[in-house]
Amino acid sequence: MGRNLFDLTGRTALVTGSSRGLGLAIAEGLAEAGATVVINGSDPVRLAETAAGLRAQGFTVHEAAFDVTDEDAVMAAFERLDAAGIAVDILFNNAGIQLRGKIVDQTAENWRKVIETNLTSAFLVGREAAKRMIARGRGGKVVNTGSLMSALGRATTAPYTAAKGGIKMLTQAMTAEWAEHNIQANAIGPGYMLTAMTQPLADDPKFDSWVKGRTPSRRWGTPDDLIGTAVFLASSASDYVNGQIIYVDGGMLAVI
Ligand code: GCO
Repeated sequence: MGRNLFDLTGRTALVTGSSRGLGLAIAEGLAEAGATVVINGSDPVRLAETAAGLRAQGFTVHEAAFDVTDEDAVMAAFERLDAAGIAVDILFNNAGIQLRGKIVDQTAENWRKVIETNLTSAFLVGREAAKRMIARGRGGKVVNTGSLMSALGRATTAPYTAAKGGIKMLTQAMTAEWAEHNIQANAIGPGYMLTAMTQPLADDPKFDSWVKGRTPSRRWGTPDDLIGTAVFLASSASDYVNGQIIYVDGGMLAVI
């Protein structure tokens, strides 16, 4: 039988921020491709409910409830995974929040919360995962969730835009140091996807109409639209792809 470059059987994937939304869709897609998934969120109750739903589909799931912005919590979580014999081969740094508001009205607290959740977490979790991947000598995959805002700015999204721009460049910095260890670091840039984060935008008829007009596909994306790209970047099919951001945006960034 021919090779299946997209088969993730025997690999373990940690997806941060995966109790719902894009992260859950990614975790489900990786599990469908054969991976054991470690799901993460800050709320252990919600995480357990999500895990039960995935297990009901026959997937192998571990729960790792920890705050991705807290260095001690991240390090303790990886020590727990080590103790349980769970080796993370694939890391999706997906955790993210959005706090909209004009720069002149933004608080320093909101700025820090967004930067820490959307960008610093990728450094903290990526560092712990890569230490172990390098030590094991089996290579690995790191995929960071970027955004249209890794390339363009939109009024009222400055902290998010700064963080997602940082994600693009952190991905390239990871490549500079980790590619020689056969760790491929890349990013996915979702367009306007219908999730809890964007629902308030979709509920605004003017914004909804703008997204559909500005997007060549003439529709909002869905979390499931990310799965193919996620499996590609998690699999052997992307072993020579490094430092790239793949926009899954219905063509929005390709046109004016
Ligand atoms: C916004 C949205 C966007 C989307 C997405 C686009 O306020 O414009 O929150 O930032 O969430 O990131 O890629």
